Amino acid sequence: MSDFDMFCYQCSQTVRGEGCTVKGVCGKDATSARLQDNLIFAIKGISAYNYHAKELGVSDPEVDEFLTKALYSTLTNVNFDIPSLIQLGLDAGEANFKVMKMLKEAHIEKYGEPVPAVVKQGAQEGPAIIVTGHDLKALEELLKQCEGTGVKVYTHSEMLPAHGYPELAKYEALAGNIGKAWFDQKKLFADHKAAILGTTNCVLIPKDEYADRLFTMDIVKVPGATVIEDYDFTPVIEKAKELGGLTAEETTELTTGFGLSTILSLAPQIKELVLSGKIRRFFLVGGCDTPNPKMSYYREFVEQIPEDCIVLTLACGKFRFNDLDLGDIEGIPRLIDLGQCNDAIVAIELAVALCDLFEMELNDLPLTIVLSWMEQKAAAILWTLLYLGKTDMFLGPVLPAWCNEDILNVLVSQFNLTPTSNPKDDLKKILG
Ligand code: FSO
Ligand code: SF4
Repeated sequence: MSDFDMFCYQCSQTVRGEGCTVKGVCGKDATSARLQDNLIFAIKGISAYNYHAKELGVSDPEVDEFLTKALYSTLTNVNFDIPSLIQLGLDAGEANFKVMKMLKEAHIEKYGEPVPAVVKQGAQEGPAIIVTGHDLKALEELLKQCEGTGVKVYTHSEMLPAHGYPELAKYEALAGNIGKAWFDQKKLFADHKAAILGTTNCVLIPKDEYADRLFTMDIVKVPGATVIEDYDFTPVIEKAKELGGLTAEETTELTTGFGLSTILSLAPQIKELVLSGKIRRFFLVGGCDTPNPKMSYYREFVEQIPEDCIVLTLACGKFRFNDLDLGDIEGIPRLIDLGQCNDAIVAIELAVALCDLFEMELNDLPLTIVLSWMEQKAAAILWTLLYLGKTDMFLGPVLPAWCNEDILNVLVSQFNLTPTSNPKDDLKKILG
């Protein structure tokens, strides 16, 4: 537990005019304060996905209504009821489910369903733009405008899965991927003389070395960077040309782009392999990465997963281990990259399909979810999984800070959520 149980300074009654840190002057206790904070965080995550869905022309009035209602519930003197605040968390999970589904459908409609793609990792010779973030529409518009310019476009972090979408991969300008999860960008961008486009959250305040070649999109604004309006990427392309270009470095390969259809086309084979004991278990290992040294858990965990298990992954947490060659089980790849964090919806749809395939309930499937969280999108995804009734998940290595003992007790008793310990012990717990 932290030094203070809660912090709220949203009304003028607050203690000494500074903040309520033990209990609210209004009577709000620490657990309801933390649940309200959690709700606000989940709303932020949902809003990011909702924003991108709206950019693609789709929206859901029920989601918009929920966002308003949930925010209202966090106002002063409205809701002091812990069970209802937990229920609102689960409702947020439902709203996020709807938004992720809507966004995925829009992505598929516009760019086709992803197919596995082998991506060159590392710089190639020539003028370059590095695109980071999650916004596929921004990438598409940029790729269109780069046609015929000789400028190469590289994905970074959560943009990697873009290579799997046929209607994005068709652009010659889409050259490869550079770097790993979002937090390597200060060094990576300083070291590569490319123009950089930050399309969503997870863009860092730039170092002076590259601030003048960093561009962002509408709501994304960081000191020193130029904001692109109306998808006109002319200044980014001009900057890339002016910089002269990257020097080729040794490239490796990464595989991404496993859409639901690709995996389901393997369903009969997967069923046979599971029934014959050749596939023992599926692990969904992913979420959002942070520079915290404890995050090395994820690489160690994947390295120690036995060879008769399949690893599904998504979000930027995959960069902890997606360079590993895990091979295959009779043609079924052992490492399957489902995409961005919002593609958690694909993992959910896949789990539902596996339930049908094996005529089992969700929690009886041989599937373990091990998730890391960094920011508010991950909070929304966690609540989506809880809303769907998924139990027995592992979460770590750092628990969400809004969890106090009361909340953790609920997560453990109702959902059997387990904080991660170390890979060896956790695998033993899971596999027996
Ligand atoms: Fe990661 Fe950032 Fe996408 Fe997050 S790049 S950290 S919570 O946005 O969701 O996977
Ligand atoms: Fe304190 Fe309650 Fe006001 Fe928050 S809403 S500042 S807890 S009195």
